[in-house]
Amino acid sequence: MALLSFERKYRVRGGTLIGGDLFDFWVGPFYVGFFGVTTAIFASLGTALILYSAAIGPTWNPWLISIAPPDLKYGLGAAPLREGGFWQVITVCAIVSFVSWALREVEICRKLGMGYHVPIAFSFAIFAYISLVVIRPVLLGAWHFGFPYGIFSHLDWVSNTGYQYLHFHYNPVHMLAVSFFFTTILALALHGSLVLSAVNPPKGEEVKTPEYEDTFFRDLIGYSIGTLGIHRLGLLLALNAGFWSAICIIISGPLWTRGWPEWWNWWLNLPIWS
Ligand code: 07D
Ligand code: 07D
Ligand code: U10
Repeated sequence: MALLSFERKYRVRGGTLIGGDLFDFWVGPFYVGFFGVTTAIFASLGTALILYSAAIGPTWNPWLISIAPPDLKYGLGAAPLREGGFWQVITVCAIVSFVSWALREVEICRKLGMGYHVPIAFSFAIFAYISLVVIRPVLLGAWHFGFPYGIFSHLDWVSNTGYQYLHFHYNPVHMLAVSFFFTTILALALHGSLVLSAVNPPKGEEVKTPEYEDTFFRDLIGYSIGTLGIHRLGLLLALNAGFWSAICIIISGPLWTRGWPEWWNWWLNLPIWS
């Protein structure tokens, strides 16, 4: 079925979580829904506040614009707008629009009768963001510990926070997250190249069936995970990358305050050495 006639068939009412039929329509290619409206409102408001903060700030250089979280003295309270309050309101707008975006994905899945895999996956990214700007700051007792909203300034934050623990690479959960990121990339490269090698042959040659793909890896490493299995694995790897990233930063401070290299002293202190 061509995409245009498919769209006519599935663009029917129903499946919404909130709002009934009220927002159950499309604008051009975009499904709107209740959560499309909340996304549009909060994303616009957040962007407008970023622009306003930039306007009262010292620079329009896009790399240098930065909206900082409040000073330590404001703890977990509300700060005046120009002293971190904007960062707080922008953070609320960001969280509401990310969560709305995920719920809009849920409504689209329901309309199409599909699984909720995409919104579940996106929720791991949202969790990573919330771990940086809500969970860790709350555990440390001040909004100050969130990262600033700016292109270079957020890199400075990552570097400074890393060196605060002497050598962030020694954080064992950071190791786990990094390894999952690397493995995700390996898996995607293997999958993309394998599929193209089978289904996109030069002109005049036949498209190969999945048996060829299975056989390639059986010949190479003795085992094929299969055409459905590789997608399960890809999702599992990617979600673990995001999940352990969130954990690695949540434990830095709330659970471990010294340099991460020191954490490895448990190894030297094992009774087997004495
Ligand atoms: C390709 C999908 C498209 C998305 C894009 C990002 C904005 C920001 C806003 C000026 C893969 C759109 C960008 C809306 C403009 C203002 C106020 C996704 C794709 C193209 N980072 N980070 C980038 C964000 C954090 C880190 C680039 C966001 C943490 C490092 C872009 C968040 C830490 C490096 C960006 C976030 C961290 C980057 C490219 C939120 C740990 C780089 C992103 C909301 C996770 C790289 C100059 C990309 C770079 C980079 C956006 C959080 C570390 C500006 C929106 C605090 C080390 N980050 N980041 O391709 O070139 O993502 O930086 O959490 O080296 Mg970052
Ligand atoms: C948070 C993004 C969420 C995004 C959302 C959507 C929009 C809309 C609109 C495009 C999590 C936003 C959407 C805005 C855009 C349109 C239209 C993703 C998020 C919800 N590190 N490190 C990580 C590596 C070092 C340090 C994670 C590698 C140094 C700190 C990952 C190296 C020191 C933190 C990682 C390395 C250090 C991290 C990041 C190598 C610095 C974190 C990925 C090779 C001196 C952060 C939760 C991530 C973290 C983090 C990788 C080096 C410090 C595992 C490969 C040694 C302080 N590092 N790192 O989390 O865990 O994505 O964040 O050297 O806070 Mg690290
Ligand atoms: C995959 C796959 C597969 C495919 C695929 C894909 C994964 C099986 C079948 C998909 C992959 C690709 C296409 C590859 C490329 C993708 C990436 C590299 C990922 C990164 C993507 C991007 C960088 C693109 C990002 C683009 C975005 C997010 C679109 C931007 C959209 C908008 C700005 C509109 C958003 C829509 C909303 C909010 C809802 C509807 C709203 C509107 C239409 C706006 C109008 C609003 C209203 C009518 C509501 C009222 C609003 C009000 C009142 C607000 C007003 C408020 C004010 C303050 C003004 O596996 O193989 O192939 O293809």
